[in-house]
Amino acid sequence: MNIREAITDTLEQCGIDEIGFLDYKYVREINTRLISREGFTPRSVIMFLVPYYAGATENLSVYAAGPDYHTVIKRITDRVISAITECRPEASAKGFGDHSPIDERHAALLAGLGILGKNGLIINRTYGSYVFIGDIITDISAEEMECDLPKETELCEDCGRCREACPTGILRGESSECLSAITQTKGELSDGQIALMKKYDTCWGCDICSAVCPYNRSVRMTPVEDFYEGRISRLTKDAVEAMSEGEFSSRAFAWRGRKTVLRNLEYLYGGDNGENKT
Ligand code: B12
Ligand code: SF4
Ligand code: SF4
Repeated sequence: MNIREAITDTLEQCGIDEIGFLDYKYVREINTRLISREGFTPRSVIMFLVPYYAGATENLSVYAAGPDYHTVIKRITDRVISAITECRPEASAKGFGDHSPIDERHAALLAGLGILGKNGLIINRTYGSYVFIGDIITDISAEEMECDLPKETELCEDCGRCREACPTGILRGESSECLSAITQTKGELSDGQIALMKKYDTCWGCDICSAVCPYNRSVRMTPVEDFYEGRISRLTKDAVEAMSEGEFSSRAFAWRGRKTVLRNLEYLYGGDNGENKT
């Protein structure tokens, strides 16, 4: 069976319809160790977008309101790797999403899955920038995979809205800090960092440069069913403390640990549980 068709069919069964096939020689490696430990020579990479549910949230980023996207991407890549192994038992393949050996935005651009926004995000014509990027690296040759030639990078219309709205000024070159990164930083935060989190009422992530982007108006809702389940629009200290280990580890912020999320909630609301803040 044609391997490219088998992979495309499997991804489509998972609700994924933005897919590209690249010769590995074109990607930019950012963490070589992650691929060298797999013990095979990477020759091709399947790039795909995983649109997420972008409904409104209160004090956490929309991408983190649903189930952990790392788990969703793993479920998808596991299915695709099974399909690859069925067609090519001798092939090796490894799936990634976020914690990847490659610069995923760069590879998604080369695969033609979107345009590059001035906010640094990949913007897809159908789903906007509310997409995660997943990748499966294989040792199947680019010829056998029928890889596409890398696409020219297209840039957004540069309306300037994200630059204007960015709370830290990183998009205006006035700061080196992103609010999303501040919420993930371990240890004690500075008064300035805490003030920003309070002003924008966020205990995890930042959606401001996505929310103001005109390409994110009237985007298609995600076809990936997992993202409609178990959504949380507001985090409180009580709710986070009450989560079982299993519940906590099924969240996008779990990798950073409960302590950091609780610290952020303490910074935001002090002794108050934060239930009544709007
Ligand atoms: C570290 C990291 C962060 C850091 C730093 C982000 C940053 N701006 O680099 C922090 C914690 C701040 C962060 C925040 C967010 N992140 Co993040 N992050 C990553 C991670 C793990 C690595 C990024 C990295 O270091 N790349 C390598 C460096 C060297 O690349 P770079 O030069 O910065 O990247 C640029 C080049 O590739 C350039 N480029 C490529 N080709 C070309 C061609 C031309 C002509 C030009 C001009 C540029 C260009 O475009 C990129 C963007 O500027 C990636 C996953 C991955 N493995 O790629 C996710 C990733 C980028 N993050 C993602 C997301 C969703 C977010 C948030 C929206 C989450 C949130 N709501 O809080 C924010 C958005 C912040 C923002 N505006 O960028 C998604 C982006 C999906 C998308 N649609 O683009 C990724 C791809 C994860 C995933 N698998 O889905 N993130
Ligand atoms: S808000 Fe405007 S400048 Fe920023 S990414 Fe969107 S289109 Fe580009
Ligand atoms: S995520 Fe927030 S702080 Fe980071 S670049 Fe976008 S608007 Fe600025």
